[in-house]
Amino acid sequence: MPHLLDDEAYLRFLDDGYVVVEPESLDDGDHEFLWNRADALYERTRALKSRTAHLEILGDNLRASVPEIDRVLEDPAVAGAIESILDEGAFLHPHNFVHESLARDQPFHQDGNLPWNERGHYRSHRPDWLIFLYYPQAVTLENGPTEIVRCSQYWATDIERPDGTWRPGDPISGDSFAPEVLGGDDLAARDSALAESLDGLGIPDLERRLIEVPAGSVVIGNYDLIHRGSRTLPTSAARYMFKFYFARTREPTAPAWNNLAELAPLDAVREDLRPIVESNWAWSRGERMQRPLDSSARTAAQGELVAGGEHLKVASAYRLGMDTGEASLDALLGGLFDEAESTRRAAAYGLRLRCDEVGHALAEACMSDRVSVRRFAAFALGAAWSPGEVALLDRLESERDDLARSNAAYALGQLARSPSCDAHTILSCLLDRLVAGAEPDNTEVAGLSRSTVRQSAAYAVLQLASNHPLPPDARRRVSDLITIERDRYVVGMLAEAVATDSADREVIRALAARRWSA
Ligand SMILES: O=C(O)CCC(=O)C(=O)O
Repeated sequence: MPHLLDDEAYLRFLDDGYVVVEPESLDDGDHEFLWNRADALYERTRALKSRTAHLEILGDNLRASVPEIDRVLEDPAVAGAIESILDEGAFLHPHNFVHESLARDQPFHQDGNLPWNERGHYRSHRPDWLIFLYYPQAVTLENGPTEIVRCSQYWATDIERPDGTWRPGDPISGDSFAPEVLGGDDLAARDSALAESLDGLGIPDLERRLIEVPAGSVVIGNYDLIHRGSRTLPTSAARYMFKFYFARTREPTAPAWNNLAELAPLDAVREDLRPIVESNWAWSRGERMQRPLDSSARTAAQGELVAGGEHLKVASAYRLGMDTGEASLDALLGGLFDEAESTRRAAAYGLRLRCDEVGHALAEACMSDRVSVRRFAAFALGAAWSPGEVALLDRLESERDDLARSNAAYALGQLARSPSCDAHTILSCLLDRLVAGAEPDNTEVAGLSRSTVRQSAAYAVLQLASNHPLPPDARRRVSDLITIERDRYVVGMLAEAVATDSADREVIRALAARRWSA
């Protein structure tokens, strides 16, 4: 039986952005065994001098090369925390990696929302995704703890380039940071470069936490938490960390954690995170939060949406999104067309809270001649109760920009969680994007040729199949696609999509453990 989080722990997840869980069913010997397995993978990588170890030895094959890792993933305390955050039926993404801490410092970053720091959609804010970090040894200040920026999961940096393309990864210092600094002998220079990079966010009172934990601990974090690997001291033994990703497949209709409080207890939450935490708490209970604003609060929120820093823009977008009047909607829609990417981005989050009321306007925005507006409008239409189906289907077929098309595919997946969507039409359009040649590969980051749009389409198929029965001909179509698809992540998500009953899921589990030879 999974052991669910209580209100206090769930609030910590929504506010701090992470919880630490101690597995109950493994002992020190098990964790030592897993440390040795991680060590052996690094030994093998060094012996082979492999240039593709990240794709074969250290990444993506962990459940095959270290099948015992499943005991951590399935531990009652660990599985209970995951279920509390993502509900039943959460999906283990096929990408994974075992990290070794290094003598150099890693810069602060948010993990790209597709493997190897690629981008398929805007960050969710809702508990839709989590990162799972398992440390088989104790982590101390000596052996390179992961450093986390508490509460940072709802903020982002701009990604658009002047030529209309976008930055795939999310280093916190943008494209401009000199990475040599973080490997140099001058530790003080490293520390000030790191501090400066965070100062560049312009967000006050950021709290940095070096995560020191006992052997065997698991950090379950919001996917979008800003973090980094900190340096290990020369005298220290290797510190390993197994990283996995999980995703939600169902829209919440009731709390999945051990919930007693109707409203989120906000007293200890940062002022600028309160609207977001409050809204997410209600969403996780299957409810929608409304908080009507008086006119002076509305005016203040309208001003901050446009002129505030990132933290203020996001907070005001949520305040306007939870308000009930037309004026707030107008402000958010205006924000979607603003010159500043950060305002367009924040406005999209506010609009997602009320996209049933602005479906028409968002559908029109999906046709804007400004590509950035189209990207954010498509993203904003992705909510289970959104009327955006037709506009998104059109974008999926006709949109030229890969990021807008990928956002449309992702949003269709979110919308396909709804029992009332036209599942048949959505599925058929998604599968059309997955046939050979429809979506050519558009990235080779990390030496793996793949398409960000196909990955978003496969995610959407999985969301749909988790909420609607797939008719036999659709199952056959998905299975046929699995046999021709070259992208391991697309294959993984499609295989999960056709695995509809517990017997199928056992087959998937067996295949994951045999991936080397399967
Ligand atoms: O090794 C660590 O502590 C963090 C590494 C990490 O999160 C990353 O590379 O994204």
